[in-house]
Amino acid sequence: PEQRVQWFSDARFGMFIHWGLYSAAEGIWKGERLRNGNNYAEWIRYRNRISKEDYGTLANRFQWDKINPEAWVLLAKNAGMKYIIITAKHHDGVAIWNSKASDYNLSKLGHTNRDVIKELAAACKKHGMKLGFYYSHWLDWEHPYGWDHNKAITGPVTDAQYNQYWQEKVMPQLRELLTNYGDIAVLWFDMWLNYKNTIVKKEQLEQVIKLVRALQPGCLINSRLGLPSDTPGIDFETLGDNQFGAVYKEHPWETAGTIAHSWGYNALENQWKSTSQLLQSLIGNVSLNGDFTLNIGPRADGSVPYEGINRLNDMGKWLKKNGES
Ligand code: FUL
Repeated sequence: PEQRVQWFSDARFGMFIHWGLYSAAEGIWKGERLRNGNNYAEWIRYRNRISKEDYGTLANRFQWDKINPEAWVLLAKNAGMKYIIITAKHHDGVAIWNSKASDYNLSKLGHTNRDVIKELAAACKKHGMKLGFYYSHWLDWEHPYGWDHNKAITGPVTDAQYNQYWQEKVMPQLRELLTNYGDIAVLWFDMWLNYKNTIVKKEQLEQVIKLVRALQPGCLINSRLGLPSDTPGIDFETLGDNQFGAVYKEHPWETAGTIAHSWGYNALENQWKSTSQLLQSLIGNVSLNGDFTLNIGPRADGSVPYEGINRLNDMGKWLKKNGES
């Protein structure tokens, strides 16, 4: 395992990309802004209680003639980032690739034969960038037996039903992601509490680890799978959102952080962090043996807000000047 994770410790700096149907909502639904809560634009379906049908219509707003995943890779490279992790499926349950296991995917909903994950994988290969996938395993607001931790939009679900969701959506989709897109560097899971405190079973999580190891032995798994970071099979620790390190840790760890407040694109975003603050976060983590996975939220036409581009370019300049390639 230590060998498997070495590249991640060497990399130190990576790009997170939050991009999905929510990007097209831009943090506004029918003239109403995002309702209060965590104020994350990628949570709009849940916060604003949007029906599944209405939410699906956001797929019509994607501008396929403009979307160019290679531009994301070049932006990351220029910033000095060594890996990219993209939201293959966020909590809304939408697969952004052409998934065979679920029709609830961006290609089908958007009536296009484009597959963004395929294009991004090709671009990453071309430019020597490692690629990983964020996959929301625990929460899924679309599947009838998926989970919504406050049961605000999905009803109550039994253990047997939840297992049905797991076996017919989670496992087949992970298999697709690990089979059809070449080498996958990371599977980034997202459950911010121990499995014991929610519906997920330990066996289900172990099933995931087994699948990953069988299909891609080199692929890393983060601690938000829901198991403690010292569990065999967990390769690195992910701290809480925007939580930075305070002490040196022997084991590999990271902060996943935002460049503003929201992860998904929000047209009303007004909390951009400064470049020097972002650089301090990076340097601080590196000094404590950690990584920084810094997020951008492109729009539904694939474009990245200039505030984000500027900051990433400035970070890249600083890194170049200070001896990093
Ligand atoms: C959180 C999620 O709820 C956010 O939407 C975001 O994806 C962040 C990286 O993880 O737990």
